[in-house]
Amino acid sequence: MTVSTGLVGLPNAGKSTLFNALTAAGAEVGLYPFTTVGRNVGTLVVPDERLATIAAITRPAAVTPALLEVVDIAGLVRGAHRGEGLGNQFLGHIREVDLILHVVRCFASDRVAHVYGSVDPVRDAETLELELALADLETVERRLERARRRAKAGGAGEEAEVVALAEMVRDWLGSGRPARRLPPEIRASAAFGELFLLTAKPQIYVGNLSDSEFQAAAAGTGPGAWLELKSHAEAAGCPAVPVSAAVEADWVAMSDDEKVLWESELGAAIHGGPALVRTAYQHLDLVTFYTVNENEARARTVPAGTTVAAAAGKIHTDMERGFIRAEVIPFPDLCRAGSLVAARQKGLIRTEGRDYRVADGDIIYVRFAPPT
Ligand SMILES: Nc1nc2c(ncn2[C@@H]2O[C@H](COP(=O)(O)OP(=O)(O)OP(=O)(O)O)[C@@H](O)[C@H]2O)c(=O)[nH]1
Ligand SMILES: [Mg+2]
Repeated sequence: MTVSTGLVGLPNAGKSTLFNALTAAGAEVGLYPFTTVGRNVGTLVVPDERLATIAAITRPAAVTPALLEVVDIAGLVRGAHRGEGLGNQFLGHIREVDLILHVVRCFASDRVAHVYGSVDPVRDAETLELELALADLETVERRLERARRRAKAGGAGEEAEVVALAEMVRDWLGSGRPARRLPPEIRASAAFGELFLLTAKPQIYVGNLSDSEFQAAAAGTGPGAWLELKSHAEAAGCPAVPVSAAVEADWVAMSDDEKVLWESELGAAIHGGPALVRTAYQHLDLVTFYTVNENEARARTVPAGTTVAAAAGKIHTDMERGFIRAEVIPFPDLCRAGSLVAARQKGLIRTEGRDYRVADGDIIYVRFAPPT
């Protein structure tokens, strides 16, 4: 399963700089707003220390990490929902992602223009949120009109329900609240899902800070602009993660020796990328499990609560259909045993049936009968 995340924000927030650092995809970065006109799609290798340890223990021929898709979307400005700036075609790009990474500029720079003339993260965040909410309102109004027309034409029952739901959602959005804060029973309904609302998507705020400000933010001591963004995020019920796109870019350009030197100088908070990925996994309630054989050790991502049979089905449909049992060992147990053979001898490998729910860090071997 590949999860898709979208970098969304005002022009010159640093989206493409961050995208390049996270994915090494080489998108164009510019001093002026609207450098990105379409979108850039890349993949990020999910940092995973457990996978490295598993590979060291089991020595497979290849090691395959989990991947996260990252989409770098053109900057939005006031009026985007009406087609201002680069227009609302880009709203469509946001619609396709599983998670919005809302990049907000916190860094000051005389060199880099700001579309509204000054650095003000909360104003910028609210500007973008308003555009997404207005785009959603239009979507809901259109759906409402269609439902009413159909109801009049005799479609009765079902359409009346859609009308009631759409009116409720319209009033909710109209009062300035994003759709993601609607009660869970509304968000779970099929009619709501079919609206594909932008403000219903999970969101993480990504504050883009200068190098020194990032260090302060990671230590929890400031700067003011970041702390304001953080409170804004808290009030919105979304996590906020500090990064410095410039530092991320430096980090990927470094040799391994330079990285080691940096790590010894700066300690844990060297750069924000790994924490951003961790937060994305937590916020989307994803777990990572591992499959290991002599050819490959591989990290795989599934939503928390996925059964082992369904997880096996994502590896290969035959594995779900012909599922017999799964052999499972949690990561810490493998580390303690030192090898799979020792783990088996010590009875640390459990046998689980198809309804077992995969836990984060499980190493799983699926026994299945290929269909004849
Ligand atoms: N000082 C500093 N400059 C940055 C940082 N991040 C990005 N920039 C600069 O800001 C400018 C805009 O960065 P981009 O990454 O192109 O911004 P964007 O959000 O993709 O902009 P659009 O594509 O126009 O929407 C570039 O000149 C970057 O070098 C940062 O953390 N610190
Ligand atoms: Mg860009």
